[in-house]
Amino acid sequence: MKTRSGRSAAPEVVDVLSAMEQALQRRGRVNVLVAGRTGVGKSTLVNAIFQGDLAHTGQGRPVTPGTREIVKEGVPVSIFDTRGLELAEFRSTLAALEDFVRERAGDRDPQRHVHVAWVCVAEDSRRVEQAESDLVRTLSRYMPVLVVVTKARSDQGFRAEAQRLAPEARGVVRVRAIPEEYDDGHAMPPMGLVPLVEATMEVVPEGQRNAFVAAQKVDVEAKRKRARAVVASAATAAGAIGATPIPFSDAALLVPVQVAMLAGITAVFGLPLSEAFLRTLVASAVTGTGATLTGRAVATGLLKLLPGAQVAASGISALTAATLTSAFGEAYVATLTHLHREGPPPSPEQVVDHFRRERAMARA
Ligand SMILES: Nc1nc2c(ncn2[C@@H]2O[C@H](COP(=O)(O)OP(=O)(O)OP(=O)(O)O)[C@@H](O)[C@H]2O)c(=O)[nH]1
Ligand SMILES: [Mg+2]
Repeated sequence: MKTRSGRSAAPEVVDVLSAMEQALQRRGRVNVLVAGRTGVGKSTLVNAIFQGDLAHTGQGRPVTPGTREIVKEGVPVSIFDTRGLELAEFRSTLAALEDFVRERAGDRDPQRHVHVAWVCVAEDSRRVEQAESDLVRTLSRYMPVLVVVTKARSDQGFRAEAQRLAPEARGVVRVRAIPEEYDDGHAMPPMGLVPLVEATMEVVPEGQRNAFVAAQKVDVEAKRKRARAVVASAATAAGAIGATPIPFSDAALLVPVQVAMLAGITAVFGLPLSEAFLRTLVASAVTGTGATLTGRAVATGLLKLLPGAQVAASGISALTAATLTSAFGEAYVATLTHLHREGPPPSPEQVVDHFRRERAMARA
């Protein structure tokens, strides 16, 4: 049925699957090159920063003689793990690597570019060799480069020295990826992981930032910040719908905005976004009783109980549509933030369960 303006009134269904696909597509992927001598701690660093135990997920696919690509289903990052810097063949390793990143940089699809490089140097080596300086200089022609000082114990001026010897680097970050144990038995906790995420977020292209926050697991605040931006733009879209003078179609138009918002927030947090999860999430938000929805789509009858839809039916203002959408989104962000701060990334079941209880309390 069409209204006078031609806008569709109350479509029967909301397509959860396409909301999810669009959220994943909008999030995209990020490509991170991690280079350094054997044993500096590249794999340990990758596992400390990213979800999914990435560096232990097999050998990866060789892309040049010194570099392999490591990926894992559901984690929107590709790691390019580069070794061979200490070998006699360093020049040819570097040349092959440069050919590879140059070719990627020239790709018309920005998702194929290598978006950032971490060149790792161990702090205890106390040296930045010519090879590493050359590597930083070469890579920085194609992407922002950060020098990562690994296995950090005590700086003693090495950080400044690294920046001096690799002036093209956009920054030098000291990290300790795993606890450092001393002979006398005391241990120093990991450090520098959140600063490395923050420094990386500053230098990667805007189009890759949501993928990067989603893939990493150490900086929950960064996830929360990006997710709140998703809420803000959904609220703006809802406000625009509320501002149009066709009260009856509002409900139908607000529901997809809110479903897209839930999908977008979930994607930015980096939770596995399956259609079943999203559908259960929407249903739990709606009913509070955990009704399961079947089929590819969600009936709007059920979705009438979404906050936006409730007011829409009673005549809605732009402000109300925006405010309610925003409150709903913020509640979901708060749930995810809380669960991520408590421990390892929560399962979809834990998320649905927690969100359902919170919503029930809010209604009571
Ligand atoms: N104490 C301490 N040890 C670390 C740290 N990071 C890595 N290591 C140790 O250093 C060793 C080498 O680490 P890897 O992560 O395998 O090094 P890699 O750079 O991936 O080495 P290749 O894969 O051979 O190129 C392992 O025994 C790690 O446990 C750290 O921050 N502190
Ligand atoms: Mg390794």
